[in-house]
Amino acid sequence: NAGRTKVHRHTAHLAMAPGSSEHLVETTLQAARDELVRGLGGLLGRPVPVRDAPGGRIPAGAVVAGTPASSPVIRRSVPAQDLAPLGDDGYLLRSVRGATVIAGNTDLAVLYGTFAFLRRLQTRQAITPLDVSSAPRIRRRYLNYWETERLYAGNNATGTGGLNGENGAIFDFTATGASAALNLPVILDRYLVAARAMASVGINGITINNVNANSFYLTAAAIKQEAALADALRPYGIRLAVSVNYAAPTDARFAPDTLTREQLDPYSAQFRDWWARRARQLQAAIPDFIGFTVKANSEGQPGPQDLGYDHRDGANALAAAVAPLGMRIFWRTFVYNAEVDRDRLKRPYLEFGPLDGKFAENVFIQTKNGPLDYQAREPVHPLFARMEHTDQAIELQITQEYTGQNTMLCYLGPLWEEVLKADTYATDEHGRLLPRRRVGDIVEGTTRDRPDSAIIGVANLGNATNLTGHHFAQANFFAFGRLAWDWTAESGRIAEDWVRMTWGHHPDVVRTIVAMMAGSREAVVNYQTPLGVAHQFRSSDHYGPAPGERLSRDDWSPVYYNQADTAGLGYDRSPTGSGFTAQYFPVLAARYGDIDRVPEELLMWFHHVPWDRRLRSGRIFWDELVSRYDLGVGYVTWMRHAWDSLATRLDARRFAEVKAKLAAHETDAAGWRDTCVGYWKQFSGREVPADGPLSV
Ligand code: GCW
Repeated sequence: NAGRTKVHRHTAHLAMAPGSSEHLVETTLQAARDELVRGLGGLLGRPVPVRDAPGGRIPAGAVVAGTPASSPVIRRSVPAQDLAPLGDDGYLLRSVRGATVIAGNTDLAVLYGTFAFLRRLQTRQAITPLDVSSAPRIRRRYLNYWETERLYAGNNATGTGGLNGENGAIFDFTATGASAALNLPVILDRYLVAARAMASVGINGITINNVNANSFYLTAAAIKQEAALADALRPYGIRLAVSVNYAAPTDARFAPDTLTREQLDPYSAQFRDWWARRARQLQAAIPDFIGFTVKANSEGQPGPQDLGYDHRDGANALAAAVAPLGMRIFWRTFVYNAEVDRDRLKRPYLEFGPLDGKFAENVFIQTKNGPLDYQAREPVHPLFARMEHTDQAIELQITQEYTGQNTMLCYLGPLWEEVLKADTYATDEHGRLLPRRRVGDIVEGTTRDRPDSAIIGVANLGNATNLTGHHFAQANFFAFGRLAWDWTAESGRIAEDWVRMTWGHHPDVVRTIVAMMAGSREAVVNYQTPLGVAHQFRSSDHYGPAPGERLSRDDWSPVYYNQADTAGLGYDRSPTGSGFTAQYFPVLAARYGDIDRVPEELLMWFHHVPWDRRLRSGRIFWDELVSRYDLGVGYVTWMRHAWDSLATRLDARRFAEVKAKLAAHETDAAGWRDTCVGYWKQFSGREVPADGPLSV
């Protein structure tokens, strides 16, 4: 795949920062070779000799990596029909006459195979005899990178207060200030560390800026910087995209090439030509540029509705402008215009549902896993099953905005596994259940035989030395990549791989840390928003609780979600309430709409639950609610002790860093419990059960 592996050097001053230890590679196969040299050398504890393009006999024990085109050994030893089903990205690892072969149809597949081989070694799985192959289920495995928002992994060391503010973004696009000498197009070591981390889990694209988009990223100056970054990431198979603001054509930075507000009409030639010009500039500098991510008519961002058009009109206009260049539009469905319906959860479907099948071929609509906003647990978004004639990208949040940020240990693998494996019970035109109808089936395109597919993670990489701030946040990055490659994988197995690769192999270490991770997300659910009570976060930072908060907008206010009163707690979305449940296919609509049948984890997403209602545990709702908060906090206490038990088995520095985080985590979890239970108590008029450890 020449387009992917060729290095385009359009940027004159592509250079490494002084004192760099990483080095730029020109090709994907060089990257693979470097990984083998570094990885094998590190794992075996001795340098490994390298031969490029070996002829003749391959020594026993050798590792040979390549494609049939790049390597005669591969051509001879791997039958073409074994490679054919692997597509562009799939790889094969096989023992051949005492050697190990890492093969794929493209150089990038070889790089993926290399990482997979090293992972096998590092997780102590057998490597002889070896015969495994793996191909990704989803074609586009992308990150969205909000460089100015919701990052919890570093600082802006330069203090220049530029575009990157104080968020510690990984790529530095700041154009001025004391650190200008270290800004792009200079390639910093950490960019390559990040590139390797991404490639190691199969990520093949990144939208580099916030969806609340700053049009700087479309200016000529930025495009130069982006081209340098693209050049550095390309050998790792990572392509670039940019988030854009629908009204960018009115931005004075493009003068004299600017439009008036009236000219933002999606059917006007001026509007489409303006975007075509930007896209051509980008493609001239970055030949494999992906396209644009768009947040329109959402949270104050401009969009086609400002001119009386709908999301299809807007998305298709941008799509038409970039289609001749082979680019894509990722149009987000995170909309909640209050005029559409009183219940925020109903709004995306009411706006997008009628547009199913009407989007251009090069449009993906991009939908968060749940109908609200990345909560620790949500029901799945009804749009997935309802937009079957549209390419749908699922958007998951890796960065832990609502799940503990950089303080709480929350392994998100189980959340994503739950979402991707969720059954939508979607039916065909005749009311028969579709055979492939899980969210993952829909995303990978098999439900309706759609060839293109995309999964997107809002990333958590920052300029912290460990890239993610909390050591355990790395596990979320890792798990996202692994599930993006194969959403049918088990999050527990992924956790074990990560623990072995990150913390060691002693059975106590593996068992203890995997167990901690396994229940950590459920603990967050329990002490933050148990039994389906949604969004109780304080508005300032989305970290701590504020169940009584009432904001300028209803649908930002915890009180709107909890609906607390003397009768009970929770938002009634049943057929006698807001009727949101009708957006699901019949099996789920009936299940969620019925307070007797709804899964208790989702109870208050769909019902206003009387305080004295009897739940499955036999306890009344109030008692059960309080016990869930306790359970959540108790889990964190248990994690703290479990971690302490590993003191002698882990390196002192990381042990201490995680220990300190767990102490803060426990305090903050107890804070959630005390604040929320204390607040609910005013409505329930009931006492906290005497047998609990609570002291509210
Ligand atoms: O969760 C919310 C976040 C915003 C974000 C928005 C979105 C980037 O609080 O920070 O905007 O979602 O996804 O558009």
